Amino acid sequence: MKNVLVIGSTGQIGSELTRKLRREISGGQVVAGYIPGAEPKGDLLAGGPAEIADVRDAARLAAVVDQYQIDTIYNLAALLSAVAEKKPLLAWDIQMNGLLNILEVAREKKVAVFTPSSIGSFGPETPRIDTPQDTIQRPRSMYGVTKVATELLSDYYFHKYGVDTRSVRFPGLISHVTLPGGGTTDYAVEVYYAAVKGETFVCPIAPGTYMDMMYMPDALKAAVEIMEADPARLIHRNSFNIASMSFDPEMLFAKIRETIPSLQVCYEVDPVRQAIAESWPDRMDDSCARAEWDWKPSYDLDAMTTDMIAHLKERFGK
Ligand code: AKB
Repeated sequence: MKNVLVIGSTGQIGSELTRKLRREISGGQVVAGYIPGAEPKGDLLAGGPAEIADVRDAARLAAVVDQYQIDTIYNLAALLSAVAEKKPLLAWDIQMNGLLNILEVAREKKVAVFTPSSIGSFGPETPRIDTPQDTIQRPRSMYGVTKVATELLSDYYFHKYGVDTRSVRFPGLISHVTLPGGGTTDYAVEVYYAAVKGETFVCPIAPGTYMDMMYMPDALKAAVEIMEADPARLIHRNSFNIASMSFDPEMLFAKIRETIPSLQVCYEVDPVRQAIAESWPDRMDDSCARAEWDWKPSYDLDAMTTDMIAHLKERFGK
């Protein structure tokens, strides 16, 4: 990786991935791609080039790739699961037509592409415990449908045209930097903010609902390491299970209360998010990622909670 375009650079993953790549890549450029209305600001704007890069505008993508001699695209443009249920056609347009534009540009210009998949690519018939790498994927949400199709289309471009596509299935991602928007796992981020601010947290997910989760530094590490992995070792490409922790709301709240005993919680279960959550794995088996590119997470629930609370206390002066 030398010259990288991050599409969706101001989103939950993109805002941190762009900064990390700029710190770590020397002798190249990391372009912060954005859509009007979601412009980079502050150090994200000052730290390197920024260009409009709407996945639905293929000509514009090709021009940015040419201008900066891009060799790798991180395609992070997506509507998350709950919002995609409200806007399924828009989700399809961004996730599928957008991906096709990127893959076509990548084919013509020999660019590697990372497009994340998700625990959302699984469905109610998938084994929930130790979900295998290769298993049943029949999701019932539009988000899930686009994620399975993303995996298939990315593999298609690799096998048919040799485009270097690689990907991981992200669990719910937890970070203190940029809030997610419209996901099923967002509760696991929002409760930390409520705890530190001393607000009552209204939980949209029912107790006993387990999902895979991951702290953002591990997710970013995975996104970089998979693109740098030795291709000769990769049996899989799109997309690898990666895992680090699994919990239900009660387990998370108990862990936060070890540091902030005053955390107040009530439940108002959102039927859309709850139905999606119940169709996702409790815990994925990530042994293929460990075997094929040495994936190993650094954070468990304990370490993540300590770090999240410390950062948020500093941010909010608590
Ligand atoms: C969501 O909840 O939609 C995302 C995901 C797990 O892909 N965070």
